[in-house]
Amino acid sequence: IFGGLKVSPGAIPWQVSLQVRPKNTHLPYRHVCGGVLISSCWVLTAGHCIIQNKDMLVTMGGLSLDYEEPTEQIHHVEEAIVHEKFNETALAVYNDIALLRLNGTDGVCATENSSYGSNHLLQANVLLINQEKCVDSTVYGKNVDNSMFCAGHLMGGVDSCQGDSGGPLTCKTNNASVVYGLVSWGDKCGKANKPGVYTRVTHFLDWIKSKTQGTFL
Ligand code: 4AZ
Repeated sequence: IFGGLKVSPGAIPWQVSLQVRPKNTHLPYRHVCGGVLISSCWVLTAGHCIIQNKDMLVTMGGLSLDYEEPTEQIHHVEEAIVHEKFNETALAVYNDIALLRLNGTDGVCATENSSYGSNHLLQANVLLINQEKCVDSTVYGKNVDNSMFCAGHLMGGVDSCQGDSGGPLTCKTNNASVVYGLVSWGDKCGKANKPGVYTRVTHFLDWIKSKTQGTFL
């Protein structure tokens, strides 16, 4: 996060850290991406966060990557489903979405918890940017399509950044936070006229429903 603020304990319990290590090693897991818990056993993240042939786990309920907190939950990933049309080019990332199915029994994986302590997890307030502005040649031009949207501040200074990929952009509606975007890509971080580009989650609702049907409690 560029120009953000520390998250208060328990304020964003759906935030996950996606962590990987080389397969069948005892090397430590390291954070590669964010993600968002959308039901007990399903996490939504960016497609480019899925690295093949790595052991993968998700942690949630903590605020720091430096130490394990008592409120933290760690879950193994049973399956990673990357969008069939995921495509990363030098200029943009298309269909940048993936679902992680957590390990559990009878549809119970992650359980609600509240976090305490303090540290490190950051949040930033960003503004949705008009799609016409986002596709303007002074911003991202044709590299942005309607499965993406821009958010941030055109003046620069407040933005998502590397390590945030796959994490949620939420909008508050009647006190509920609704996942609207997943951190996907951008031209560096916090630059004027280069806002963050987010996967437009509403564009993928049918895909999410088709992949999670019957198991989305
Ligand atoms: C990245 O490298 C990245 N400012 C993520 C988000 C943004 C830029 C880069 C958006 O993962």
